[in-house]
Amino acid sequence: MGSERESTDVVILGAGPAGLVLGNLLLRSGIDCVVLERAGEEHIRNRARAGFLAAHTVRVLRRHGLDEGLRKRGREHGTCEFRTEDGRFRLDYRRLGRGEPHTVYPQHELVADLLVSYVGAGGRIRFDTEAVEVGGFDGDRPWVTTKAADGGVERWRARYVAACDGRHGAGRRSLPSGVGRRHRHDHKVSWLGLLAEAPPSLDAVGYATHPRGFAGHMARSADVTRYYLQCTRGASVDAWGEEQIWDELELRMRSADYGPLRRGRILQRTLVDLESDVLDPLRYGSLFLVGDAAGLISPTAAKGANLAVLGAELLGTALSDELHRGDPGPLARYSARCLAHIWRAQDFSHWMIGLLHGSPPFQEGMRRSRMRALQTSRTQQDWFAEHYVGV
Ligand code: RFL
Repeated sequence: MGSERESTDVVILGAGPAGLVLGNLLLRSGIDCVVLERAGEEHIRNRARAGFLAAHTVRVLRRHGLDEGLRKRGREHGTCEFRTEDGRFRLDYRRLGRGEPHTVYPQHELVADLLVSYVGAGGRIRFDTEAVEVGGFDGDRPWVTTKAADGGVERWRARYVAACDGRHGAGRRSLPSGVGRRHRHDHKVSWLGLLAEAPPSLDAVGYATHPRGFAGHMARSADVTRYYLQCTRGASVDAWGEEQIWDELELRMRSADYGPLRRGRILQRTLVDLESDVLDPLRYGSLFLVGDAAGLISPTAAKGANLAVLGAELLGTALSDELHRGDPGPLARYSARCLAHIWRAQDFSHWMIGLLHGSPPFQEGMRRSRMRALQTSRTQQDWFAEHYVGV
């Protein structure tokens, strides 16, 4: 065993939205913590992923004074446009359901803001430090062993460990077999996720269904747009040239009828298999799982980063109740409360997958029926808006 680190109240694994929101909350309530992150600082500051923040996420960030960048550079967004074989229609979801908009703010900018705020408040973080194993969590002195980029091995001790290190992180990996249940579902759909150096082509989120597959359009900033193209499972990210990608996007988004897309360089390509994966419970003694480590959700309804922030606030508040007020109740309820939100988001995300993809023929019939109900029923539109923006 390598060198022994000083002990702290909470060791947080991972500096994504979950880990950094939690770190900020703990620091603000005077709880000692350290964040251990496998990647380097540059990497996490530039890792482009989500961009649509739910109204609840914005409220959490505001409540804890973590919304400065968001207030300055985030843009409210409240419209989506569906393009189908039957034409196109728009939903002004800001005026439906609970009347709430999304805020468009790239995840890596949020991560950069959270990092500045955490370090500025004296928070400790170690980059290039991979958690290898978590142990002792059935008692009250859990530990984490880490390996640094230079090969150095260390052991960190804490009262609690918060695994915010994603689906393949050390938190999940360290659970003994047979404890907890993993509920997995493969939606059998894959997307090629694209980040284009091009201004948005629509003033709405665009969802297009087409016999060749789904295509999606989501603004990220004035000159960067995310697109998705449904593709075959296992396809190579480099199978298509840039012109071919734009031609395919224009075909599926029916540009001949509704206008061309604003083209630009493709900055990033990612293959995304639409999968769901929920762990139950989310507490194992003094080890807690948060964000993607707790449950992976397909990006169809843009819920992942929002669930990460929600879980981090629930855990941060519960740890504060336990450590400052000696009230173990909220910590005991963390798993059940978090799972209720996760399952609701999974349900809506699953519904959206059915709305946007349709093969074999039975699914195609269901998809069309679902789309028509959304186009014509105000009740359905209110339900959609509430779940689309909510977590
Ligand atoms: P993260 O952001 O993955 O952060 C986990 C961190 O843990 C580190 N790590 C480790 N550190 C130490 N030791 C180890 N052993 C470690 N293993 C991993 C990693 O380097 C990383 O820094 O998880 P977190 O905080 O739970 O946040 C989850 C979100 O990042 C994720 O759910 C979203 O990005 C999902 N998502 C979207 N969510 C939305 O709410 N709205 C969207 O519009 C949206 N679009 C997307 C998305 C995810 C996408 N990908 C990744 C498939 C678009 C895409 C393309």
